[in-house]
Amino acid sequence: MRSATASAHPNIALAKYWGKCPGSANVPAVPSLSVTLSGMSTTTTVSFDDTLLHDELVINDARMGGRSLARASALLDVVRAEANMTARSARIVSKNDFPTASGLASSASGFAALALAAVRAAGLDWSLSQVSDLARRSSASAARSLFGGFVELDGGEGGEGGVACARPIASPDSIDLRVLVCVTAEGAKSISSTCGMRMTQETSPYYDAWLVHARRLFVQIRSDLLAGDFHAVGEGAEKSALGMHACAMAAGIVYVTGATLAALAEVRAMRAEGIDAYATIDAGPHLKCLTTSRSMHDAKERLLRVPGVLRIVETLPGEGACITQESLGQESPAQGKPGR
Ligand code: 2P0
Repeated sequence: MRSATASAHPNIALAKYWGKCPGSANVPAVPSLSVTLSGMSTTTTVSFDDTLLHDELVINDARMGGRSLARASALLDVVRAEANMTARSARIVSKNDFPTASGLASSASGFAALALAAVRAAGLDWSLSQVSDLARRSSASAARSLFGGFVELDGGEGGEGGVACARPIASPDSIDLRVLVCVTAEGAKSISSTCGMRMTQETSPYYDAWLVHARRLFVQIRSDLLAGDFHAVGEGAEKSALGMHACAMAAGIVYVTGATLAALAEVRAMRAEGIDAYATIDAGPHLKCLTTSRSMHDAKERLLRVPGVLRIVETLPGEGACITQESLGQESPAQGKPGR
């Protein structure tokens, strides 16, 4: 038996992508820029085991089947083919220390940890960029969680894609940023990102405008980040989130709830009073407040009083994915092709 355990953090996009390039390669339609967050993590062990008849997936102690297992097996199939171990089934055991599939980016940390653990358990000597590309095929945002700090992910120009790379562009401490994750629900969200994006692309009257807007915001936020301007980054990030949600809402996709909007109003009220606070919202009901070390305490106190905010997870820019344990048995490492 060969096994490896990897840990990865979720990331939140400051410049969001929403929509995919045509084709099946899971390439985002626009570039995105994220921050990898410490304070929440997924830990995943992949064990290739000759005694198993098929792949097994356990997430937070629950045995998973259906689409979740199929997505994980599809990633393993790529690894098995590259490592010449097509006959081997694997057991995947994964734990999140935050709500799963609820818009807190569990698929980002989940597929990042799975890709890294699988590649290492198979004995493949891949770079993090190669692992990131592998993760991206399963869940585009996962490509960004392989790296720490601030990370960009390429998007296609709307043509047939096939390749999109994530790369780190600034270290975790390059700006004074704290992120308060305001949890407003513990359950899974009702519309997956994949499905929400597809419906938005197919039916939102604002989708073409979003593609133009998102690319411009990405360029602006990237340059503001590299200039170390927290307020400009916060303003751009809030615009990116609101633009994405406006576009999705016009297709009937509504992720926000009353609690999300109440928290957004509070963020804006705080800002008017001089507290460093901007909001971003992903494909779920939680609001993430972008703040600074100076304002974090005040912002947290205020947001905890908002009706519907159940709890707040304090996070800050963190490190990328890493291997925490491995056991490669007695075999010599598999000789995979040297990546793509
Ligand atoms: C992002 N989101 O840039 C955007 C903004 C959520 C809102 O990427 O279909 O995990 O599994 O590849 O990339 C979440 O969706 O979706 C996401 P799939 P993904 O972070």
